[in-house]
Amino acid sequence: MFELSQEIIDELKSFIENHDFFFIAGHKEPDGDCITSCLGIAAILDYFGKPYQLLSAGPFKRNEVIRWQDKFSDTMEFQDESERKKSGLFIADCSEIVRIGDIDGDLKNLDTFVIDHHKTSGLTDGMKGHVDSNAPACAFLIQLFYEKLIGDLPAELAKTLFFGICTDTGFFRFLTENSSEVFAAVSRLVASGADPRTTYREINSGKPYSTRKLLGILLGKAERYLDGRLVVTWESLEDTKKWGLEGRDSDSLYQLMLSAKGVEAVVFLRQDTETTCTGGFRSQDKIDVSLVASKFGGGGHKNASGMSCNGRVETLIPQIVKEFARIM
Ligand SMILES: [Mn+2]
Repeated sequence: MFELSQEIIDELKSFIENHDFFFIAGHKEPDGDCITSCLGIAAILDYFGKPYQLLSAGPFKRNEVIRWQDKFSDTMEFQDESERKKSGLFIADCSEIVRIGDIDGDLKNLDTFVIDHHKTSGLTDGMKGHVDSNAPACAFLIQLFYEKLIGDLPAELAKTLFFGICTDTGFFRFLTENSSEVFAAVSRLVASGADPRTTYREINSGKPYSTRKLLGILLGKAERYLDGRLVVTWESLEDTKKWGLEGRDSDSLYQLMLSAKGVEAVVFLRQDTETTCTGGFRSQDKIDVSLVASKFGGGGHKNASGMSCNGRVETLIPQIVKEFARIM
């Protein structure tokens, strides 16, 4: 199912051979999968003895990626026109140039190779690459490329890509019954030196104490609607000032709420300024929260969406509940 064709392997190989220098970039607000995928491409280029620069618009907000921040820059190395012609751009975990974010320099019009797993309209503007929306992580695709192109992974790279696969799959929780190929690939990573226990600790520890206190406040404020199927909670400006300055652990909040009996969707609203709010929406299988998010100018995926809009939390909550009542 995920088997890479000889054609795409040859295409990647000639892309590497035909350029003297490479830029490697993922999406802005990078996560573990994005960063480790970029590092995986860097390892492939190391093998071929090709120089490169790792780019990221940042910010490195997520706890899980901070350790790698120093390897990335948001400013492209200067090149003149003739050098640019011989340079290639790798894009990982991202299919659109705009999602890369603000990089100081011109990424456009470079010969480009994309490796991604997001749902997309496909590769545009003559971009080369491989996009497989069934792949659970971009790092998984990078592993397959490395193995086909070069062979067994060295221990350090195995650990890195394992980390990426673990973050995007929620430590394998999001994988379904069709995942035997993924587990087979992960087994090879563990054989090469990846350590699940250490990786779990690296991903899930070191969160600021303030995020635990904020979580307590948000759990305390949660209210149930629509016969207990919808849970809404919110963060005020005062909450942010007191406990939210080092960020928040929204993932844990959603996970705790969605694991309660009868709860099918969760809304988390934050009063950003006196007049604006940000909202996050999560659901179990069948509720499509993107429908609600789009009513407030947002969007996203069926089970995970977000929005930013004008308004006060206390007036937005009844409006949001009303929209949920239409679809639940
Ligand atoms: Mn990803």
